[in-house]
Amino acid sequence: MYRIKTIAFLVIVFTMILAACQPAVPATKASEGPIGKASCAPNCTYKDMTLCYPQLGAESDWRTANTASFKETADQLGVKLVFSDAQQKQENQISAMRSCIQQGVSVIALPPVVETGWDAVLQEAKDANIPVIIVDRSVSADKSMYVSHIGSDMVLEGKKAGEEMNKLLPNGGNVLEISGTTGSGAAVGRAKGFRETLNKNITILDSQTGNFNPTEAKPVAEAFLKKYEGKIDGFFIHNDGMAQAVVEAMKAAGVKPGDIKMVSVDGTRGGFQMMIDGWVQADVECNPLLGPQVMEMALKLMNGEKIEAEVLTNETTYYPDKAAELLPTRKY
Ligand code: GYE
Repeated sequence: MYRIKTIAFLVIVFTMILAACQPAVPATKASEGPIGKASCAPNCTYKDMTLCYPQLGAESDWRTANTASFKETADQLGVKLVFSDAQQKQENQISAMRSCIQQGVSVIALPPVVETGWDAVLQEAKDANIPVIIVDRSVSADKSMYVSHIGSDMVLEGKKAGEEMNKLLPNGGNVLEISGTTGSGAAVGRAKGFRETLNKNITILDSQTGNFNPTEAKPVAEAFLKKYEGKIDGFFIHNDGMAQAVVEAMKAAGVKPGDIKMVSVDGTRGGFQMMIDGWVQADVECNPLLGPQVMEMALKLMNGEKIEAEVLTNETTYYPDKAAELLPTRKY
């Protein structure tokens, strides 16, 4: 017994000595000088700019419009765009960012697929003196890790959706939610805002992710309609593409337009068509056309000009009454 205790003691002491001898973790290098001032400053033009846009995927019409906005704006302004599609995988976005850092791009605009896990690569960009603008969804990283965020207030969008549901179900009822990508700023914010606003007499029976993707949302909708048959008063769907999948599932289940109230988000042409056809009663706008704003800010960064730390997009809510009139004017 005595010998075992002595050996255990020696092992602990030895481990402590070893740990003490480990080299200290190198302190993260602070970036030198103001982030993003290019050598052409203060006279940089769009032609001097190489903008990295590691797009997160192509999961929705919103995303397609967002990609088009960046490509078209870059073409018009003469900006060199380094574009990639991460297929909704964070590791792909991170490696695309690393390759942009290596190429020495002027600015990185990052639409993060999820909120967490960006610290290391944001630090690498900072060390390389490449400013990062967070676009569309948010990140949980400290604000000192990036220069600005341009995008929507996702919590506000969820609140607006909650208010619409309250109006649609004045006597209360049961609702189901199909949310966006788990851990994404858009899904987290919309779910939060919705819950904060929903009247007490409305119960969320269930909530599942559809990953912002109609193909993934369809079986979720089918399972919901089966499991909660006769009990569903409303659907809150985190984007129009998934709402279109819900409509298909409702049609197959014999549900008629308006039987189950539906609130969706984005305001795409598909969303407008669903309002015209009576399936969606309110569509909370989320604007994907962010290319011009992002490039304008990127140019300011290159020239060492001051920029806003947060630029929130002004958005409205659309209803069926104006849907037919507005549909031809929609750009996405
Ligand atoms: O609502 C959805 C897209 O992040 C705001 O992502 C964006 C969301 C948008 O797939 O359609």
